[in-house]
Amino acid sequence: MPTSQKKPVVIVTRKLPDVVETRMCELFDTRLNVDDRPMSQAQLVEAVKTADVLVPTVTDRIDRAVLTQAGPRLRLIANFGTGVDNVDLDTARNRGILVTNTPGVLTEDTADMTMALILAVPRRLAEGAAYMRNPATKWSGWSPTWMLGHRIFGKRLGIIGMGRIGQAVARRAKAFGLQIHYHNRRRVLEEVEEELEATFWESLDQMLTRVDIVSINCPHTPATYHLLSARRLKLLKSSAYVVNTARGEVVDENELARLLEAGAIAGAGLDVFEHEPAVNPRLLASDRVIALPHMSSATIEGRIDMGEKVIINIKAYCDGHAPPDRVHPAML
Ligand code: 8YV
Repeated sequence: MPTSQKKPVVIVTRKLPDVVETRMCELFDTRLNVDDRPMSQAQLVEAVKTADVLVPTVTDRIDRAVLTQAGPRLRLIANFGTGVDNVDLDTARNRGILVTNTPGVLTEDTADMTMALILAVPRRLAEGAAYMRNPATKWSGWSPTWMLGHRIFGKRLGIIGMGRIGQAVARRAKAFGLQIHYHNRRRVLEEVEEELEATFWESLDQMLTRVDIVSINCPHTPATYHLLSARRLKLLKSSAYVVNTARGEVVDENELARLLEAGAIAGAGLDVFEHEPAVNPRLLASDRVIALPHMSSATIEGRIDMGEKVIINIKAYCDGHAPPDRVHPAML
């Protein structure tokens, strides 16, 4: 790896796109992880002892135990990702370590995948595709009563978390003829509500009883942990679908699996899971579930944009400026 005495030591925990890594090596004394093997907690401790800047991802748990062992040089955690629930923000702040993230650049990609799941689950897209691929099943031709799903047009979508991604999902969903409902800590601007013809529900419970599809688009924070609790999941209509491209921890996954098995919820499109990379086998066993491996933001363009944001945050900080994407615990 290229090294220089004067440049800040930047430790990157996972393999990033080549173009991002190359630029980082030009600008900083960068330690890459070209093998892309996730670091153990002991390796993360080693990293925070030596780095000026750590660049972790969602797979790295930068918790209190790691941060309390950080060396005096560690001043910035430039997270490669928008969600920062992998970092203990309070401990970082108490130790004077700044945390930045990569907001905005993965909004459209994540909203695309959310919309894809909203379409795919009620229309049984994965089942149809798996049937055609399976050498054991020979398609005998069209039938009027086979592979019937449910219509998307005219249904009600309830979005939990109407930030950037929630609004981008709403725009797409409106174009598909869905009626937009949302629950958010704050009501969005009147212009936005008008554009989306969106109905605000202060009460999440009230919204859940009325919608046909729920899309989770809020961050995972202590306040949103199991926001879709066992009690709330039971409020959904038995014909309702749940789509989650945010964080698994927002949903009581066990109860979701139980309700799907019982036919008390019609289906789920899940890109994220409560205990990643472990996935509840009951969810994987269900025909009513489309499970994806946390890939909503997985476009090469998105990853390069995320890398550029990380670089700008590090460079700004090292040049003595406030990094543009600082995360304050109060923002969440
Ligand atoms: C990223 C994500 O791929 O940015 C986020 O919050 O959930 C993902 O889409 C991941 O976090 C990278 O660290």
